[in-house]
Amino acid sequence: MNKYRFLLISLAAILMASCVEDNLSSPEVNNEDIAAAKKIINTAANADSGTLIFYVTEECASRIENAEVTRSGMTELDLLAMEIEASAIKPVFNLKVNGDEKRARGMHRWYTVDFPSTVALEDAAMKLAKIDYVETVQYAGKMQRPEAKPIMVDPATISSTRADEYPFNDPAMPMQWHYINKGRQSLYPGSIEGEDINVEPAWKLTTGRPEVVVAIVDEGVCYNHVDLEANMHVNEAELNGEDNVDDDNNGYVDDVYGYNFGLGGRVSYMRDGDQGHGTHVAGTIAAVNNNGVGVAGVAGGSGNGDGVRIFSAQIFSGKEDHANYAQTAAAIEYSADRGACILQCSWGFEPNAIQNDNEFQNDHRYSVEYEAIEYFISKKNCAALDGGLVIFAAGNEGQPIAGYPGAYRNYLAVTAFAPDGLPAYYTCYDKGCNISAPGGEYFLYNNSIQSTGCVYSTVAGPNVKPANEGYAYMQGTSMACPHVSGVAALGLSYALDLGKTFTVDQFKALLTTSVNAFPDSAFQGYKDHAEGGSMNLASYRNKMGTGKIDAYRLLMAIRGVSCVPVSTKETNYIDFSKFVGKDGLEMKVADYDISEDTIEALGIVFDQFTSGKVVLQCSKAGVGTIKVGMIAGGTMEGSGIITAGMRIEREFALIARPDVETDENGNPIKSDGWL
Ligand SMILES: [Ca+2]
Ligand SMILES: [Ca+2]
Ligand SMILES: [Ca+2]
Repeated sequence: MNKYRFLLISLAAILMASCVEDNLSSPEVNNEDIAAAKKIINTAANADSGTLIFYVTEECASRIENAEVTRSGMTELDLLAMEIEASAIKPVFNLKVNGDEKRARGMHRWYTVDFPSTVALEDAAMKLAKIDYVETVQYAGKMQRPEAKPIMVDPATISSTRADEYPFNDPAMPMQWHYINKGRQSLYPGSIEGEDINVEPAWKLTTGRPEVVVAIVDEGVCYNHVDLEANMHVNEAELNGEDNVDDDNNGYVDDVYGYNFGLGGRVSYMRDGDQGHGTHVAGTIAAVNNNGVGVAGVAGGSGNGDGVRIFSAQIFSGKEDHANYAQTAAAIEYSADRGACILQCSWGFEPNAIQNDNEFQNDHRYSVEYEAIEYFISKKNCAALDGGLVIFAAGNEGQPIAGYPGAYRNYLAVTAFAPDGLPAYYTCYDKGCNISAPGGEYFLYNNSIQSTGCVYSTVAGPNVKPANEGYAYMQGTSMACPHVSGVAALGLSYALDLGKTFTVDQFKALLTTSVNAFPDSAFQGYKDHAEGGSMNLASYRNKMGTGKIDAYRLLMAIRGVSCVPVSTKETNYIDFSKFVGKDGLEMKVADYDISEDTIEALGIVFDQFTSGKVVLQCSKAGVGTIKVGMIAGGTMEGSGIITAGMRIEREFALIARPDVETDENGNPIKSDGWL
């Protein structure tokens, strides 16, 4: 289970400062200290000692940019540097790459100062904050890695007798219920067919494209994993260059498959304490499909070198050599500069720390990591999208708010559901949560904890032998998040196929509306879980985001085809005119045509046209298409040049599922007919 960093609010620092000052006699000193304390945007809890992050005025930045390492040329800053024996004052961001663009955004105003760890940190922060041209001071809090607890399972031991029912030849696909859930009770007792990301029909349209690059901001990705290597994004200049030399002169030495921002240097995954978390996340997005080995990835290609590409922006390393805020910001900046269009972030800090504190949220906006994320969003690295997509895990504390920074309005935060289609017991929900995906969960069976309800993917690390061939189950919103990143990557691949382009806001709207609803029945009663507790499902009603991500729906939305959900349990009476316009539009359905493939895919046992409605009985979950003839304007079709309605034809996608809700007339309630 993942644990998120606990971040105390800056208000506490301000209040503490105020309390201390109350004991002093001089009101001038009091005000000066309070003003300085307000510039400090977080507390020293969990922060790196011996370093501080700060943001200076434009004028100061332009003067110190070319100054020497330990001398800024600014008097007050240099006096402080001498006092704390500073060893370096350096910019956070890499102005060697896209420098003009970064200067225009003010990114050159972020600096770090390094000094001996014996110097009192909070004292140094206050002194720094008292300098006029220092506008913001941020403690270099360390990112805390989500706890992964992998449960290793060798795919060779798995019965793959059913593997021939799957679209690719990867033998472990039957364990990946999160892609194709066949409702097998042996994997998870409450497993329900179709409670997955509906990627199987999507794979008939696209399996990914190498032009779509995803940055894995996480533990180091095992770049030579047998099931990942072919989809790694490779820096050829470094691959073919010299060791310890920055061959492509991008400011990072030996960044072949990414970079380790906590320790500096090559990506690593074999340190004591590495859990395989980053490799697991990477596998969900881009494990190589159809290579006869291990697992499949959501956008891992078809086995012909055509998957999306990933690289490692490593912020977690070993037991505790994790990146701090400044280093994490650099990792995000690097992701943008290296060409990623999706930022995959299965981490964050604990939500309750800053809940309901608007003043703090506004202050925190100016943090160094926020600056980096906004830069990522501004970079156009995919021809189908005018910027970058940022996707965070919602968090695993079971709190009614997403973790930060994912909870910010502009970033997607992903909640987790289990193979039964119900909220996973650990998932955060409600405020700041945008969409849901499979995160899986452990469950109790005969009093022992079972892992087969979790997400199955690649792992690597010191506990895996051989280190680059591992597979494991993990649970968490950390595992849900890459499902959304993978589906988004598939969507962008398909948009490239079709030559379509979207703004970031349009694409986020398509993602968050390409979902299946949690039916109302999901929010009734209680559910027992592996940690011995019981969830009151009513607490989650309408709070899991817009719904469960559906890859096929996203592709249809990108194509511009409306999806019509139909039930496999009840007879459907569908008025297609409802899906082509708003109330008052004069549109009459005249006839329809369903292909043999669709009849087979949905197990259609009965279909008929009655009173303007198509009556359908489906016997299995699946997708297909239907062509509907309509009279636009008027109630009857004209002929020749006679004034009457115009006959039009439109294609709709039918999505058959067991849990579609219908109104009293059998019409599907939820639709994306607005498209
Ligand atoms: Ca380099
Ligand atoms: Ca090199
Ligand atoms: Ca594979």
